[in-house]
Amino acid sequence: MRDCGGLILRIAILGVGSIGSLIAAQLAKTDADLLLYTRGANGEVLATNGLLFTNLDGEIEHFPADRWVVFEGEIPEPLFSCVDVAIICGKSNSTATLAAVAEEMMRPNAIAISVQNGLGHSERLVGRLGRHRVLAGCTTHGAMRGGYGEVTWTGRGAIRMASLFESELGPGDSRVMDLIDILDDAGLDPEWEFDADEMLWHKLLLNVAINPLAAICGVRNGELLAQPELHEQAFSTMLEAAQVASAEGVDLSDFDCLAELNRVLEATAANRCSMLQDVMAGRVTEIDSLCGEVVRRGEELGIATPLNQQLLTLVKGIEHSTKTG
Ligand code: KPL
Repeated sequence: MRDCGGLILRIAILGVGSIGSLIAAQLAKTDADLLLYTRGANGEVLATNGLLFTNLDGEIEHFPADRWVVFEGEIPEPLFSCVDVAIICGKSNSTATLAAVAEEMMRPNAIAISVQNGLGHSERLVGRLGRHRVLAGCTTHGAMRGGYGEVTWTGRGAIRMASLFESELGPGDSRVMDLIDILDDAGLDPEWEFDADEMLWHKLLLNVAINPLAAICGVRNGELLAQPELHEQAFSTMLEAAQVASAEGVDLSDFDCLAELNRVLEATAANRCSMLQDVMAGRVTEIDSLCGEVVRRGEELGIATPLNQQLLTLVKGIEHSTKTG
């Protein structure tokens, strides 16, 4: 690990669902100080029993509750302006709340990164925290929550990050280098990308292909590879969204949609994608910032997106029926 001048990084993980728990577990193996912002019963278990983590070899590791500080709701005063890095892992609909929490907790020169699914999160963070403090990010790691305080790492991916404004926060900045080093030390495979829009669209294309179909059909990711009809549908949805990306000026020439789709489906075959996990738990899904964004941007550009529209409608229908019983 890079020598941060003997200083120990203090990292807040805001939103501790499956990806937040995976990041917390792996960072718990480093010397970082950890703060976890999460709600309800999951938070209570993390604060009392700690976290049970099934690693990629299927071994169960236990991280005791004293490895971190867990909090929710209003930030207690001692935690004001105390963290070096805020990693935003919550669901799309929690970004505004988590940005406000990050603002209170971050030191003046701290940095924040969103690894959430969908488009628009980093811009929201910039609105609250300023251009000099925000990186764009995403992750292709697969993780699945069990009961409260339990998570399984189901597929190795990466944590990708990029500058939104290179002159303000570029790859050479020592804060960025510290973040990359600690994620590397944690075995989370950080990767620096040179174009934030490309990076976020690449991830979005995978998510619109995989998440709604797997959630509607109630299948693990691997089934979208095993069942040719589902695979074809996933790929067509991806290509439709890619047309919108290209019309927005995003260069997809280096992104082989089919190869990437197959690679992620293979790597996360055992995973229930995050949207399926949300549907099963009766939570609001991220469909609005995935297919919803494709449809909205397509409308603005005069591009028809019937596949994404249909998936949006169906997942909304499932959300509604879960709410109304
Ligand atoms: O991002 C994911 C998700 O579940 O949201 C993938 C990569 C599809 C893994 O399941």
